[in-house]
Amino acid sequence: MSTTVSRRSFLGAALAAGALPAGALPAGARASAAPKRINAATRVLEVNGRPARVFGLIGPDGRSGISLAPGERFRVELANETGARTLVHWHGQLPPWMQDGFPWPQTPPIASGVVQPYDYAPITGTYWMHSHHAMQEQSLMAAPLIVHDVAELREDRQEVVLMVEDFTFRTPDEVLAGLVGTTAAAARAMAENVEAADERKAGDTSPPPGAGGMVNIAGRTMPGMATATDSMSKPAHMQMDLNDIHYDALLANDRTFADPEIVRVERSGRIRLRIINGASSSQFWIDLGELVGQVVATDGHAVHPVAGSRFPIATAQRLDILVDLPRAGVFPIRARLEGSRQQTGIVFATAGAQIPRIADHAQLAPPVDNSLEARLAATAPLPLRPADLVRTVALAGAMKPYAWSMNGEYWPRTTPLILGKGQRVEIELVNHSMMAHPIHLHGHAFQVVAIDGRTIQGAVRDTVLVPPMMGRVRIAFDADNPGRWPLHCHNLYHMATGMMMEFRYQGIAA
Ligand SMILES: [Cu+2]
Repeated sequence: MSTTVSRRSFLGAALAAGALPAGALPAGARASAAPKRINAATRVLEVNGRPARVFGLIGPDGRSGISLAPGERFRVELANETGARTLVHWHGQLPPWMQDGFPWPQTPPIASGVVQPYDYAPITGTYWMHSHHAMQEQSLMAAPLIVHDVAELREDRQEVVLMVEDFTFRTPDEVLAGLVGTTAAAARAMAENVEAADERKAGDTSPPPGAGGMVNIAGRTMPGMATATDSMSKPAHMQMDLNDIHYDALLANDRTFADPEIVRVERSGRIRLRIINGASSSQFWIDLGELVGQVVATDGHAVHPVAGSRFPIATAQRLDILVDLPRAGVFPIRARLEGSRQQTGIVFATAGAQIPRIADHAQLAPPVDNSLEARLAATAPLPLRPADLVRTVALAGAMKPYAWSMNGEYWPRTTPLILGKGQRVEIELVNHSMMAHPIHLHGHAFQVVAIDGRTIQGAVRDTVLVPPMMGRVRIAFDADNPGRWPLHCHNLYHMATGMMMEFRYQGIAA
């Protein structure tokens, strides 16, 4: 692997910021600190012995992304050195909407060569950043965004960040074109159509241009695909659809098991593993092997610990897992693609341990599900109160034609849901399709309050999996961040073909 930025410096084994002094400066004292620079740039990454031109988001110190000290503001200058337009979203953070990095008409993508400043109070935990312009996320424009808090630093644990991504040598335009059954140029226009948010005509339920009328995707087999109506009855022969796209590789901190990152750990070491599913359309089982971990945070928000060795992680979600090593040795941390034998990961190794070769294929992994979600409980749940606004959002779509919708509408021709500041909002997400959808709301942390009609006091998070075939998840949040906010599927190809809508506050102009 030869990168323009050295591999070792790019995401390193343990972020140096994990060793920040516990007596970090209070917020006020840091207000005048110089902004941190993030360079959005291109780089060459070697995957399976073959070079690929990809993007990167390179922070101070040449590492991917950034990490902030307790109390430090998110004071960042994003320098666009890509040679193209871009816009970066701070996933899961709660900035004012104009700093969220979504391409609204008021906040368009930034031109190449431009430096864009950001300054807001971040929330602590494991977050990430990724391009929200066109299909750049699939070309690896994604990176960790870690915000430390004082209590974590006092834990005295080695911090290890593991970001998993899916990789293809095809361009994202070619991938989308293959799914939709159109040309790469038409697919590119379709992806950029995401930014035509001011052109919507509410109530127009025709599929987006490019998807409409396409019924033939040569060479694809689609087991058990059905219409939303068919899926209601869930006949036994039907199967959910798992992966739209065959990927050439799965990356863990930019590397594969052919040449994995080896994280040096102490014998009986104590580790906080921050896992980020930064894939564009893939979901994984995190497999700790013989280790037992404790999930202590989901999407950056603390939960009561849940012990285990295998945990599902939907696209765009994060898991903080505490691991105490039982002895010296070698401990692979695997991310296994659902419905596949493909896997990637990193390796914990104590000094002097021999690193065995780890295959990039293993036994078939089952579909990810909400088995973990159902066991999670936030340590700081929303205060109990009745909802002021309750809405159902129906998720639908299929492989043929390849188009995905919310409430029967296709972005950007969708009807906004208008929120009033101060409202408690509950959204029932109902999946009429044969594929699971990781649904992400910008600008708010929501609590999972029911799964398939069963009430829980679940996790607080920003992305939740809605399982296929009439899977239902109810989320609740307080409308406390006025602006324009997208709710969308975090499968990049589902979003690009329509699965997105807007939550807009009263008094905010379109
Ligand atoms: Cu989806």
